[in-house]
Amino acid sequence: MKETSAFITIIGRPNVGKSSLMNRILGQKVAIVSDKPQTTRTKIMGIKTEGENQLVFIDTPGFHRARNELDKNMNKAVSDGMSDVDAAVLVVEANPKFKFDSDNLPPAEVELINELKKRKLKAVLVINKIDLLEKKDELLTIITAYTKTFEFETVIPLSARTGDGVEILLQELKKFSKPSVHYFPDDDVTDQPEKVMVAEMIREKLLRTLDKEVPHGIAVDLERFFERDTAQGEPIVEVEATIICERESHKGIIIGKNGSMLKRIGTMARKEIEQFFGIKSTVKLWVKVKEDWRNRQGLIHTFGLD
Ligand SMILES: Nc1nc2c(ncn2[C@@H]2O[C@H](COP(=O)(O)OP(=O)(O)OP(=O)(O)O)[C@@H](O)[C@H]2O)c(=O)[nH]1
Ligand SMILES: [Mg+2]
Repeated sequence: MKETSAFITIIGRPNVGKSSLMNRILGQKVAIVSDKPQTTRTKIMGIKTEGENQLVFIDTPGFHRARNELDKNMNKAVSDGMSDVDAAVLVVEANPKFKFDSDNLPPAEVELINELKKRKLKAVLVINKIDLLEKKDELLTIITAYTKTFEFETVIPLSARTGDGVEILLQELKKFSKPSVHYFPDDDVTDQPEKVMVAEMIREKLLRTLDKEVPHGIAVDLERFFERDTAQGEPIVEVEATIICERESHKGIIIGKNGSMLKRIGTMARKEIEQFFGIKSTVKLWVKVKEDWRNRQGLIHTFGLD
């Protein structure tokens, strides 16, 4: 048998479950997930190799109206993610609170659909979070609203949370494969360096713990990340990171009373890092204010977000 592969981009509004879906497909956590919109900030590759077939997924930031330079970079990552791929997966959510109507789809989705048309890109519509639907006949309304606006190759209702329907999606996506060498080693699951994954694990804990506008203005700058042996000869991974925020008041919130919040975040991050590397870890965190960093390309670049 000959090797086959396909590049598939995952696009959609913020918070619809794109990263959850990619993680579920890969069977492991590669992209961080939170209930806050704009969790993903850059393109993240996820690689799934099964026998002769390799699917390369590109998880993208949620497409949204840009309010600052970082947002513009994030939206650019979405359009970059739509270049040179074999197909797109447009993820939407079966939110029971929405009234689905083809004349009234969220503007970001309309824009993405227009982009698919412009690029003549084949696309699959994924209706995620079907576990939230009480009446399954609501699905029909949702499907009609979207299929009126674009000729999707297929429509797959699924739940990234429960895994329901994900295998059906995978079988559909394999159909986009063409004879080609594998672009990545067969046992790779992502293109992200470990250092980036560790910084992202810390950011995820911040997103999950903090509220309101604080999490959006955060970046994590990993300053030290190395493995060493303790005096007892045990391997340990040491992590030191600076949490960047936009205001003095945010800094206070992140640190918390007597440092309690920072401690909690550090502990949560340490547990995940230990699980990921399978060895003990220490995590030291500092907090620094960089006013308006999301409008400063130099800083955006420093934090690896361009
Ligand atoms: N009920 C339910 N919740 C889900 C499902 N999939 C994802 N979620 C939740 O939806 C929220 C957003 O998930 P993400 O995977 O971070 O969404 P995203 O589209 O990658 O978001 P951005 O990176 O911000 O664009 C999280 O709280 C997930 O746990 C699902 O199938 N069912
Ligand atoms: Mg995401």
